[in-house]
Amino acid sequence: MRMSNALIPTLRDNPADADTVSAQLLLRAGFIRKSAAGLYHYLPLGKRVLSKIETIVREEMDAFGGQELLMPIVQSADLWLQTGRWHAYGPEMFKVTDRHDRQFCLGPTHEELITDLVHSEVTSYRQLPLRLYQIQNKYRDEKRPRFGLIRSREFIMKDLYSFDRDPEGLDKAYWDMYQAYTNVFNRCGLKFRPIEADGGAIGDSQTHEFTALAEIGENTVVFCDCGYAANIEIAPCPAPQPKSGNEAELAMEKVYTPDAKTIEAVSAFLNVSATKTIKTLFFQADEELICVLVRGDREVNDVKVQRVHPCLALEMAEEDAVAKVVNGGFGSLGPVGLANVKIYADLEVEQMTNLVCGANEEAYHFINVNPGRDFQVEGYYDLRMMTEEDPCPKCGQKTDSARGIEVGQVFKLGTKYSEALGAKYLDENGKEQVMHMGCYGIGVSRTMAAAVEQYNDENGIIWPKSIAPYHVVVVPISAKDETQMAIAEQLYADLQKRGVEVMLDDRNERPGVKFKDADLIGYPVRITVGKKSAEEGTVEYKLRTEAENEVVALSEVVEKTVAYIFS
Ligand code: 9G3
Repeated sequence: MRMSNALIPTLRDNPADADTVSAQLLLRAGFIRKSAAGLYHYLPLGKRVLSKIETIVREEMDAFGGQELLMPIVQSADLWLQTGRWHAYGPEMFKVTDRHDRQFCLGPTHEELITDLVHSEVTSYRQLPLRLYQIQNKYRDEKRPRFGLIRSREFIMKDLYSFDRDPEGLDKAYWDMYQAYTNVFNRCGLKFRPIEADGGAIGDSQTHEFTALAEIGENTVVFCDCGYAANIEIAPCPAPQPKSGNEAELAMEKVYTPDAKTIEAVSAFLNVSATKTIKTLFFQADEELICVLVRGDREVNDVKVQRVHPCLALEMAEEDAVAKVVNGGFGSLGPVGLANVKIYADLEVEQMTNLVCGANEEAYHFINVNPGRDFQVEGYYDLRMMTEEDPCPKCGQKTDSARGIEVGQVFKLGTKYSEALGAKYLDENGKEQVMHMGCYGIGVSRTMAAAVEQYNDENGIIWPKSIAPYHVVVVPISAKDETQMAIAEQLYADLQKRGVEVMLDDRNERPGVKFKDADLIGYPVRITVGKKSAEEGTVEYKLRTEAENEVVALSEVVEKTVAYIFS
C-alpha cells in the first residue's frame, strides 16, 4: 500500500473525549473514528487489524469443530418473550419496531436465535454434537459508553454455541473452547488470564472469563501462585473468627451524631474503629427493596448478594425508595426497627458485639447494638468483597490482584434455552432428549483495543506482529530523490513477493514526520532508504520493539525481515 493514497488521518494531539490510552492511540493513529457515542468507524488500518484477529479466531474455532454461520442482527421479540428475557435487560436492549408495528431488537447476543434454529433443523442424536459460530456486530445500549472500543454500544463478537447430547458432551465442548481461547489470545500476543467467573443468575453454571491484563480494566482479578485465579466478584472470603464472648453485651443507646453521615465521620465522632460499625445498604432487587449489612470497613459484593437473593436486576436503591421504609436520611441508616424489608448480613456481622449503626433518624446513631438481640436478619452469608489481606481460597497463601478487560467468556448453559425453546433430539431408542448447550464469546473489537492498552509507548502503538495492520513500513528519506525511490520501490516489490505486507511511505514529507507516523501507527518493522542505500547498498532496519536501529545490507534485509515477521 502507498501512504500517498491511504486514508490514514493521523492526529498530533489526543482528542479531548478519548478517555483511555487505546482510544487515544487508535484515534490519533487513524484506526477508528467516532460516529456517535459508543459507535465507531473502523478506518482501513483498523479494519485490517480486525480481519487479522478474526482470521485467528476462525482458524481456532474451525480447529475445534466449529462451523461458521451468520444469523440476523434484527431479532423478533417472540423468542425473547418465550425465554422470559425480553424485559430482563431494560434500556440496555436496542429495541426497534417495524412498519407493521411488530417489535424486534438489535441482537445483543444470540442464544434465542441459535436455539430456535437448531430446534427446527436438528432432531436426531446422529446430528450431535454441533458447534456453530458467527462473527458479527452486537448491540447493547450501554448507559455510559466509554474507553473507546472497550465499552461501545456496537461491537464485534465471535459467538459460538455448542449443542451436545448430555452434560459430558457439554463438558468436552467447554474445555475444547477453553483451549481454543487460550490459543487465540496467545496467537494475538495478548497477556491474559482465564479466571473463574460468576455463572450469573443461571445458578451453578460454570463459566470462565478470559481477562486481558490492563490498568483500565473494569474487572478485578484475584490470583495466587497456586494457580487460583478468579473474578473478585466470586472470590469467597474466609469465615470470620467467632466472637470471643468476653465482651458483655451492653444496653443499646441512641446518641446524637450531628454531621456524621459517613462511616469515617461516625467512627471519628464516636471514637470507635470502623470495624465496630456496620454499613447498611439498600438494593432494588427487581421490584423488591432489600437491605444488606456489612462491617463498616468492608465493601459489599453485589454478585454475592444476587446469589442469596436471585433477581434479574440488582441496583443500589434510590433515596426515595429507601425513605419509604425508613424515615431517616441517607446518613444514618441501620437495621434496628426495620419492618417488612428482608435483611441479609455478611458473616462478620454475626460475630460483632456492641456495634454502631444508624438509628434511621437524621443525625442519630445507635451504639451497643447486638445482632440477634436488637435486629433479625434473613441470614448471614459471605457478602463482602475479598481484600488483599484475605487468604487464597484454594491454598491459604497471600493473593495478588490485577485489573483486566474481559475479552472472552466460556459459559455452560445446560438446558436453560433448549428447554425454553424445545431444542430436543431423539436418541438411539427413539426417546426424546433435551440438548445440553454452551455459549462462548470473544470480543473481537475489544481484543484490538486490549492489545493497544498492553502494547504502547510514548511514541504510539506497538502492534504484536500477528495482528499488525502491515508488517513493514518502507520509508524513503526523500520522495524527490529518484535513486532512493527506485530502491524503495524494489524493496517494496521484493518484500511483497515474499508475502510481507508492506506500507510504502512515498509522501513528499520531511523524514521526521514519516518516522513519527511510523511509530504512532506501530508497524513492527521500519526500513529506511537514504543516501547510503545508493552509495553503500545499506538500509536502516528498526524494530518497533527496539530503541536502536541497525544498518543492514540491501541484499540481506528481505531475508532478515521475512525471518522476523514469520518467526
Ligand atoms: C441482552 C443484553 C445484554 C446482555 C445480554 C442480553 C450479556 C446477555 C450475557 C451473554 C452470554 C453469552 C453468547 C456469547 C458469550 C456471552 N449482556 N448477556 O445475554 F439482551 Cl441487552 O451474552 N452470550
